Amino acid sequence: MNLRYDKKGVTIEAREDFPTNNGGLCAKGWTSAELISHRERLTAPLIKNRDGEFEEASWVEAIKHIAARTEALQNEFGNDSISVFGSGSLTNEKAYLLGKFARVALKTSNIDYNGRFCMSSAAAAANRSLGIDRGLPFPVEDVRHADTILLAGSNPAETMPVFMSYFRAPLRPGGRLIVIDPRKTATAAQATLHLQNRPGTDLVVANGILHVLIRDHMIDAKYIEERTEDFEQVRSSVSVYWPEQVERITGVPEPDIELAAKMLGTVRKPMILTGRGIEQQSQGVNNVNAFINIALALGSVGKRRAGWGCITGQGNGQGAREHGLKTDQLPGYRSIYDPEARAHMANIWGVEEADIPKGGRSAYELLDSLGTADGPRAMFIVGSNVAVSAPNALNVVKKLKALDLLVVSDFFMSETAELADVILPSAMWAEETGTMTNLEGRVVLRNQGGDAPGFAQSDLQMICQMAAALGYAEKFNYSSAEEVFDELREASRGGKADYSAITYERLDAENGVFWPAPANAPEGQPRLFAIEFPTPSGKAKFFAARHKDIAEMPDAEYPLYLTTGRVAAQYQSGTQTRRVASLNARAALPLAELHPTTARKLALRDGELVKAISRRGTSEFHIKVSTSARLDTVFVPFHWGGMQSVNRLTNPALDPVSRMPEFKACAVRIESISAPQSADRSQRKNANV
Ligand SMILES: Nc1nc2c(c(=O)[nH]1)N[C@H]1C(S)=C(S)[C@@H](COP(=O)(O)OP(=O)(O)OC[C@H]3O[C@@H](n4cnc5c(=O)[nH]c(N)nc54)[C@H](O)[C@@H]3O)O[C@H]1N2
Ligand SMILES: Nc1nc2c(c(=O)[nH]1)N[C@H]1C(S)=C(S)[C@@H](COP(=O)(O)OP(=O)(O)OC[C@H]3O[C@@H](n4cnc5c(=O)[nH]c(N)nc54)[C@H](O)[C@@H]3O)O[C@H]1N2
Ligand SMILES: [Mo]
Repeated sequence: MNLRYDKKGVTIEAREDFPTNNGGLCAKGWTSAELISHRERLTAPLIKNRDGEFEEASWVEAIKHIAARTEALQNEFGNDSISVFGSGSLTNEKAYLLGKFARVALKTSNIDYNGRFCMSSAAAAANRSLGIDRGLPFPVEDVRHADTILLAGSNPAETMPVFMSYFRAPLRPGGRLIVIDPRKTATAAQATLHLQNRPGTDLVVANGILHVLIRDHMIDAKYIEERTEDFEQVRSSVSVYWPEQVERITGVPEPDIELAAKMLGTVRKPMILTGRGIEQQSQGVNNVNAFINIALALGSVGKRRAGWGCITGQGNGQGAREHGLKTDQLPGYRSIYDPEARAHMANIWGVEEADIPKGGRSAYELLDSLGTADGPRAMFIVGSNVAVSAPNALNVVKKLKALDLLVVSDFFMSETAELADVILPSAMWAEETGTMTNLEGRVVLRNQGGDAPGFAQSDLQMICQMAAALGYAEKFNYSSAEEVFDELREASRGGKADYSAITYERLDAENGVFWPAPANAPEGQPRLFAIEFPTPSGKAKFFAARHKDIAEMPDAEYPLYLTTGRVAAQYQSGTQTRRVASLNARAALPLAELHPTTARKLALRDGELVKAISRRGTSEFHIKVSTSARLDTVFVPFHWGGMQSVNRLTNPALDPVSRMPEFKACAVRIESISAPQSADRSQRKNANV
């Protein structure tokens, strides 16, 4: 898109020649320009005084204040006492520089980011099975040509409406769209087949489908033999997932499992796409691997217009997870434990290899440790509103309050910024230059359109000023985002996510460039895996896993499943979209979706205000009675704070591999606010609805 600045403000103009979206944007995109000139933009640094009130300060004062407190804490408690929390909203340049700031200027191992809450399960599954983590290993355009698409745990009709237009092919005669979702979402409503499973049973659905594919000889034996490893373990582990058994555990009718297998197994170009629904679970990595197993067994991975992909979340969800915001990662998608990678980065950064910290805590574990005996005493948050978006949010808020120093960079006053000791006002996307890597692995350049209001400035400048105040001016000396990018290119050279042949000049001229783009193959790779997989053996690996219940199953006291997610008109923790009138008009409050039968049993009416209670907290929502819900499941979107925050309820049980929290399933009960006792009793009686 292009931006036009005039007296009336900023207007967005679509660029129909851009290949990924052909000029299409969702409602949030079209209205995003309103936020640039919004009167609530933060325009000066704010320091909290003794009375708990924010007072405006100059950048020099704010940075001096932060540096003095940081150094005092480092001296008393060591380098790991300072922590950093980054974001998939940040450009590649900012993500890279924030990672460098943590490792070089703060020398802390305690850095992680909100991508841990987003795509970490898909990333881990792809890495261990396919040897690389690029959300879609093919261009979006391929989706248009697939014969059957299986969408597991994703609702693009609300979360990526532009992407929806790529599903036209499966919706035409002969094409098929299968959706696995406990809710009959706007996406499921358009599907050829909707598998409305019990939350947390996706691995069973996947293993059931693979069971039928193997039983009916619909797999590609030659491909399995030539291009994969460990199929035998999977064959034996899925043998017990016969369709009747799958129906019993998941609630998906046996014939539908058979039908799904047939729709995938009898076409030339089957495609499987996964989203947060199956990934944000304590078995999220195994879930994703179970779906990759199907794609491999079908011989589809690496074939044109087929295969497996994960649908990216945040604007730069892909790029930000490649260049060092993850605690165990160095730029270029390298491991922080790999001696060669450490030596490479020590050379680029001009530091001793031994001085680069090792990995620290994952996002939730980091937040949970703040202010505790061996946890950090200070945190820098750049681009995340964890008070609303982290699981078990009441605990997270308590831990943030226990810090000696909380610094938050944002362009609006978020629920997290309110808890800060110092708030730093950031430029918005239109006010700074930088690159993002989109869902198909295409690196794109966004040029600055206008200037930030007041004293707001880019996080790049903020990071450099902070580093300088801590004594690292010469290592954080850049005159432009492009200079940071050029260092990132060198840092990524030879890594999995190799950007070394990508330049700003090319990005401008070529509509972006797909990574990997190493020096010996500078054109970039739109499609991966055509010949081999970037694993040690060159083959893809099957991963066998058995079903495990979610960490907290409903019981007599908390009889309903709670699942969470998004609505079309709000974005993430809502800091931005709750400030846009036209979006608020569409979704002003979180509505708890409940099936009519369940609502009747609990004596609840449509629109009624209720309390939702889990083992971790209580929130208040209005009921939306809807036949799209399962009888045993309530769905609440997570875009609001305070009593309307569903993350007061969610369970921080973590996946053992990805450390992803179980946002998508925990146990709750619902009480009418007017008559809590009676609702409670009737619900217990109906524990098995
Ligand atoms: N409007 C809007 N669009 C967005 C965002 C936003 O906040 N608002 N955020 C962006 C980001 S960061 C992300 S990560 C993406 C997320 O995009 P999606 O993955 O599409 O979003 P969610 O709504 O979190 O979850 C998808 C679906 O998972 C289902 N689900 C819940 N539990 C289960 C389960 O146990 N199994 C299965 N199979 N499905 C389950 C939910 O009912 C939901 O419909 O959206 C991006 N786009
Ligand atoms: N219950 C439940 N919780 C969830 C999820 C779920 O499905 N269910 N999904 C999870 C997922 S997938 C995600 S991605 C997270 C997202 O949740 P968050 O990490 O909280 O993401 P945002 O709400 O986008 O918060 C970004 C904040 O940073 C600011 N910001 C944006 N860009 C920049 C920038 O460039 N610089 C600075 N300084 N600030 C910036 C915004 O104004 C906003 O206040 O939520 C997770 N939480
Ligand atoms: Mo996300």
